Amino acid sequence: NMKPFPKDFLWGASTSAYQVEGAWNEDGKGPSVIDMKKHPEGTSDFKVASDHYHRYKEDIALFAEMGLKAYRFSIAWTRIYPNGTGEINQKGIDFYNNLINELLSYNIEPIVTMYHFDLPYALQQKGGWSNRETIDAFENYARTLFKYFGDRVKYWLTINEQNMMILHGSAIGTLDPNMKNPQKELYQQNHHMFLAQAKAINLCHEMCPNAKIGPAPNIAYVYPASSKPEDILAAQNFSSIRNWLYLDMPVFGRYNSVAWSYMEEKGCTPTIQEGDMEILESAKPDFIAFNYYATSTVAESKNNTSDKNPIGDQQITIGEPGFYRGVANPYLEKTQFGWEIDPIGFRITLCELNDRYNLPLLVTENGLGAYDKLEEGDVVNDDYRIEFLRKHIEQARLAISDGVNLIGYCPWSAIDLVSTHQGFSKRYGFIYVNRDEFDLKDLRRIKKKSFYWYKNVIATNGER
Ligand code: BGP
Repeated sequence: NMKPFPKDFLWGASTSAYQVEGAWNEDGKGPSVIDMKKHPEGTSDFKVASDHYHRYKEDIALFAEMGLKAYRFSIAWTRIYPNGTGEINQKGIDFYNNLINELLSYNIEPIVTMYHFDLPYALQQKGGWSNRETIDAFENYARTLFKYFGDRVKYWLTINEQNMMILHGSAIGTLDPNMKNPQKELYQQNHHMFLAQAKAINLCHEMCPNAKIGPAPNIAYVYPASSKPEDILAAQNFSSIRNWLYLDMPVFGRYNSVAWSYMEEKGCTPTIQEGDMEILESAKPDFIAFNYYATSTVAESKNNTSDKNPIGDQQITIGEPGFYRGVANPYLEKTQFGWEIDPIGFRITLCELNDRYNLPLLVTENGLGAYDKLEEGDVVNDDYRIEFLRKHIEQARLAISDGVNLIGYCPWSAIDLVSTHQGFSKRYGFIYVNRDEFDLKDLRRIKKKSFYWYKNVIATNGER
């Protein structure tokens, strides 16, 4: 009973501004928290990245050659407002105008993330998301985006992976490590981001009635390590604070009870001002975008502090003593970087999201980070990436056959870029960028084997 992919399915690919653009301080761009962050030793910074800022025409021509129907990218807040708020930087507006027009000239649908980790540093210095003024700054930024680009952009994403910013706050640079009670601070920031998101959703509906807008968390179905009730309870707990918290709020306008009681237990419930809940309840997203890399597996935790340790470098599962602890899933293979690979988990996640929220779903990230090798004759044989994506697309199709309303699939990443945590050697792209971690070489673009493969997938609407 296999159904085909819908006729107007958005076959796409993704990037984010700070990971691909470079030109970190050009044409009036202000610094973001990412620009000011200390980089792990041995990994590249984000100053030049893939130099997409200067080469976007060439890159978009390649995306068009691949047949992309959609391209998901983010706007750097600091190109539009170098200080987060105040004067608009016209050159930033120009850049994204040109980018959007270039995409549209090839009939590629722009899918725009408003904020992908790169908070303006000027706002961070005033307390970042702990300060309610950042909500106003975001609303003002959103108004500017809708005003300048809302006539052409139909798909907007509010905040990329808000849940990862909360669960891994210090890693992403939004959290000041000197805070007195970081956990409490994080959940206060979380509340403020929810408000900022709600305001952006309402503003979008007001200013661009033909556009659609949704959140973009990282969602991973959580498996219990066994059928032991304590493990199942742990999985339910973790899923409530890792996944559902970030969708129950935009969709239903409420904190789910498990997440709230978790925050109570940890002494980190946010302060809610009068009127906040009304704003949160008033904003309804049009679709749910989400990033999927792999599922998580957890077991019960008996207040053992070592339960905090993440498993391997599967960045996702940091345990909470007394609540849950991450474990490796013995049934899953891993990538070269230790991330579990779970295509069936993708189908499970899609079905769960569809039935919980009953909204169209858009996959905004999914992909394989690997050490690619440029071989003689400018060839990159990334069969492992093809294999990974093929299996996930197959499961997406099964989910559609199950009745899931999936409107698009944008793998990470359209082109090689700097990984958030692991530099340039961890590549995800369909297009190889000729540079090393520190040696920028000529930055030339080379189509990988997966480029030709994905082109064929799109041309046959997922039949091949
Ligand atoms: C997501 C982010 C992306 C991207 C991706 C891969 O969390 O939204 O920005 O970086 O993960 O992660 P990494 O680069 O750490 O391999």
